Formats: sequence, structure tokens, C-alpha cells
Amino acid sequence: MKVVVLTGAGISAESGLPTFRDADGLWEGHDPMAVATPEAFADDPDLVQRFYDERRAALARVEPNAAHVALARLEERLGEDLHLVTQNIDDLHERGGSTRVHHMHGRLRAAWCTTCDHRHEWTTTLVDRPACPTCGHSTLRPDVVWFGEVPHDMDAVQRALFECDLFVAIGTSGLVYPAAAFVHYAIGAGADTLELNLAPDPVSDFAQVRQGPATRTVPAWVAEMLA
Ligand code: BV8
Repeated sequence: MKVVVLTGAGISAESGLPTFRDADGLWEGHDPMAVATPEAFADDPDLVQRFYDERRAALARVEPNAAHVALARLEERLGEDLHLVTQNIDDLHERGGSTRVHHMHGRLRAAWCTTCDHRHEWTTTLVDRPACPTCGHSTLRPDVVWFGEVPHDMDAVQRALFECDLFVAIGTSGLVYPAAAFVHYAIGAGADTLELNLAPDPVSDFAQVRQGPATRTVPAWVAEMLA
């Protein structure tokens, strides 16, 4: 069985990372639409760099939860028949044991040099304008996809959606595109669809919806898949 799983901030909520909606639409006190954009970075680079430095530092204080670990077990069984696509820029899927993750919106623990285009693993700060390890210029930005920028791995994800038998969305409000459209591609491909969410939206496009915290609903669903 070919499965595509899409995760959002809700899968990391019980690890202690605030979701975008729960923080009353504020990330670290900022309106995401006003911060996670190239315009905001051009306008006030220090504010944007500090915003991501704070979130990168927070990663060191949290741990993956049972939902992340369950998806890693599913990958062990399904291998290449599982495509795990995350909108999250945290590293909790990897720390939970997943080895094949499509970070369609990039990664907090990576820096991208706008001079030489190289990407580097990064766990410290960027607001102090460190030199790019490759070219030496102080032109590193967070390796994340801002609003108006093109998400990563879209061709591979599109192919996986058109070939999948089951599409599962976990902990996402389905408000940001193109991720929000994935369920429609899956339905178009004839796949079954399942949403695991704390508070699923009432008018859901999903064939099946299971309500509850991800640390309960994801391990239960994976146990069914592994039975
Ligand atoms: C693109 C990285 C073209 C940065 C993020 C009109 C005007 C302007 C733009 C647009 C427009 N219409 C569409 C667009 C495009 C725009 C967009 O969608 N805007 C929205 C606001 C309308 N999209 C883009 O610009 C994208 N690029 O379209 O390029 C293109 C398209 C295709 C192919 C080629 C080119 C790029 C968008 C990426 C933005 N970057 N993140 C960073 O993190 O700082 S978005 C960011 O917000 C996240 O990555 C995520 O995508 C989104 C947050 O959503 P969720 O993860 O769902 O989190 P949320 O808090 O909303 O929901 C949490 C859910 O969990 C809830 O449902 C809750 O019930 C549940 N939950 C909570 N606790 C639990 C739980 N569930 C289970 N258990 C729990 N314990």
C-alpha cells in the first residue's frame, strides 16, 4: 500500500512547540504573514533572523513525541511506499526516527547562503551574521520557505500523491497552499483519505476523520496499519 502522510504544527504541539493557530495567530509574538516573507526579511533582517534564532534555540528544549515515533515505525515497515511530507521546520520527525522526510517548507536547523546558494546544517544563531562556511560572505538566511516562495520537493510530492492509495493529514489546519490542496490531489487519484486532528474543521474533504491528540490518534492508526 502506498501512503502519503502530511504533518503540520499539531503533531509537534504535545512536544511543546506552539502551533501557529494556538498562539492566537502569533509566532513568538509576531504575525507570521508579517514575518515569514522575503519582504519582511528585506525590510528588517534582524527581526526575522531573531525570530528564527529563537525558534531554533527552542528545538534544543523539546523532544519528539509518540506520534513522531509511531510514524518512524511505519516507515520501517513501508519503506519507500511511505512518503512523509511535513510543513514543519522542526527536526522532531528525524529525532523520532524518521529517515525520509520531505521538508516542503524547509528546516530551522539549516542556513542558506544567498551568495553561493550552499546550504549548511545550522544549530546556532544567524542574527550575528556569521560567515558562510563555503564562500565567506555574511549572507546566510534561515533555510525555510516563506510566503510567496516555492516549496521544496513539489515534483516528488506530486508524484507520490498521484500514486498513493491512502493520504493522511495529521495536525494541520489546511490553510496554507499548496499543502492544503494535497487532499484534493489524493482524492483525484482515487486514494482513501484520513484526517487526524485535535479539532477537525466541520466541513472536511476527508473521507474519514478521527478526533483527538496526535500522541493518541497516530500510534493507534499506525498500530492498525502494522497489524
Ligand atoms: C507558494 C515555514 C507558489 C516558515 C510556512 C493569497 C495571497 C498571497 C499568497 C497566497 C494567497 N493564496 C494562496 C497563497 C499562497 C500562500 C498561502 O497559502 N497563503 C495562505 C496564508 C493563504 N502560500 C505560499 O506562499 C507558499 N508558496 O504558494 O508558491 C507555488 C505553489 C506550488 C508550486 C510552486 C509554487 C509557501 C507557503 C509556505 C509558508 N511557510 N512555514 C516558518 O515556519 O516560519 S507556513 C507555516 O504555516 C507552516 O509551515 C504551515 O504550512 C502553516 C501552519 O499551518 P499548520 O501546520 O496547519 O499549523 P496551524 O497552527 O495552522 O494548525 C495546527 C493544527 O493542528 C490545527 O488544525 C489544530 O487543530 C491541530 N492540533 C493542535 N494540537 C494538536 C493538533 N492536532 C493533533 N494533536 C494535537 N495535540
